[in-house]
Amino acid sequence: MSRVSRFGVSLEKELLKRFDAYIKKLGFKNRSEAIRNLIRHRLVEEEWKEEKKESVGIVGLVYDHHRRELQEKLTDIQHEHLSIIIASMHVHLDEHNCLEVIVLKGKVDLIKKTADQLLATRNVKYGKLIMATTGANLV
Ligand code: NI
Repeated sequence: MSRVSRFGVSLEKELLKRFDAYIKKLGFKNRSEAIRNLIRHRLVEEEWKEEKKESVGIVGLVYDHHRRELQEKLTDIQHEHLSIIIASMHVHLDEHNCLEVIVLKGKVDLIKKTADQLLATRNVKYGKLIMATTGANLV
């Protein structure tokens, strides 16, 4: 038996027109693929509302490594949260700027707390948490 179910969707013509333009712009092959993608995105957003749910976050930070004690502070925070930091990558962007990408896996509340600490570190020029997923609950 097929794992795929089909269902009909009624949409206002104008909304469908806009949806088709959106999926064309993003390069989806068809509406089904685009709808699957939207549903998965929404489900991942829901996962992040549950503090004790296991998830994956990706933190990106851009900073000037000449700023006193900044790099040490960021490293300290990562050592404090060893149990959830599963990988990190450091890229030297130019003679001043560095990009650090940190992958966190664990309970949502812990990921958020650690990410907040990293993002709020003084003199970080740019920081962002991508709320990803372990993928375990998605098809
Ligand atoms: Ni660097």
